[in-house]
Amino acid sequence: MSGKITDLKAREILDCRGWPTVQADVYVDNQLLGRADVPQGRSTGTHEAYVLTDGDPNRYRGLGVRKAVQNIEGPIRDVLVGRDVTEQRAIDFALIDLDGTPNKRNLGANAILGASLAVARAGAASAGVPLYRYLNPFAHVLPVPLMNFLNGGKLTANELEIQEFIIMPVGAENYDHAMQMTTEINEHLRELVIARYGILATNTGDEGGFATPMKGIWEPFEFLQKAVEKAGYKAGFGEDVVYGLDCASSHWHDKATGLYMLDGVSYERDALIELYKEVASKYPLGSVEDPLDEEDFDGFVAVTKALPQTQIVGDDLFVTNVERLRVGVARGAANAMLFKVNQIGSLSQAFDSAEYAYRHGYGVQVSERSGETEDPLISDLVVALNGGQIKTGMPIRSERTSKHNRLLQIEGELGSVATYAGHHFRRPR
Ligand code: 2PG
Ligand code: MG
Repeated sequence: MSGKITDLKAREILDCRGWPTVQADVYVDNQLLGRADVPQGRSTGTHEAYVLTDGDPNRYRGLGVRKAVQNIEGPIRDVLVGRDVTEQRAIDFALIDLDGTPNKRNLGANAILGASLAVARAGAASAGVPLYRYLNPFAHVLPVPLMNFLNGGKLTANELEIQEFIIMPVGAENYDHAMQMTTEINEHLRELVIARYGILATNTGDEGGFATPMKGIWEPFEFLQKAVEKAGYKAGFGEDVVYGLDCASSHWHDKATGLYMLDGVSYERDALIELYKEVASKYPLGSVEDPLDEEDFDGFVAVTKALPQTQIVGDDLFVTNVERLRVGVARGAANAMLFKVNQIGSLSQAFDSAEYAYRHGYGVQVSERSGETEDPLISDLVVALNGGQIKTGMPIRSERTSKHNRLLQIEGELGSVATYAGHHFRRPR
């Protein structure tokens, strides 16, 4: 066996919204060894890498990805055939050079990432080890899942501005137990939602949380708290669960006036920070993602100082881009980075951003996109990073359960060396 890449193939497949996305295959010594799907977002950050769509209104209303598929089977294939499949970094940077633009506009981040991820899978297969162990032989940390029980924002059709109301089972014994707690709490929440809003309110958003007619910020927390108590658990730092939010606030921030519109009230930035402080004084708030607009680095500095017990995560702020992270770290904006491989468009660059985050004391939270397939790749990535935290939706529907089920498998494979991040989710390493 030479370990050399002999072919790449790709195709258009569908994500969980029925939108076309890229699937890539890598052949080593004429055998199919690596296959990966590319996830995609809906509530995207302005500075994300470029997703190449066909723009042909006669197919999928312009959202087809045949051009990206052709780029994999054409120019990307030409560069990769003959290379050693384990040269992940050299391969990724060869593709970045081939593209030649800062945001991968020529070949498409979806084309480059598809190839990058499939190469990683093929490398692991050729080494005969699971992907998480191929990427890091010391991988052993199972993450705390950030479960978004109530969904709003761009990922539902309700009036809730805040995108995700989250429970983190930090007090679980292991990942398996974390899943059990999640489902128990969710069944109580379902009953509470039905009692107040009727059965239709248990329809779910893109990531599997209930898309209820709740409003604002307080009511969702009241429901979460009741569900936690009814399930027999306790919320609090050092207890069974803490709470989290993905505010995705760029999407309810008016760029022209600088105001945030939440439940019919407009907030200046400082007033919004006060509101978050009030929430944190009433509920154990473990993590808040994108509390302020994606361009407001100064605001992120202020909110990070204002909520000393809470992890502040930059998603649209950093877009897994080490250049933006550098700016944030220099100023003290946020203290954790959301890790989404398709925001930057190659595995090596995403790992570089995570490395930079760790080196500067920032946490790393691996995340799904709202548009996922059943490919569980991010579960291997979070374990490879010993990252300690993952956001990958409620355990319903296979594009979300595939990730949780993969983590359950990994926990079993690791056996006695598996460590659940638990209360140490911010600094598990
Ligand atoms: C987010 C994500 C995933 P999208 O904002 O964090 O939860 O949504 O993939 O649509 O950007
Ligand atoms: Mg987000």
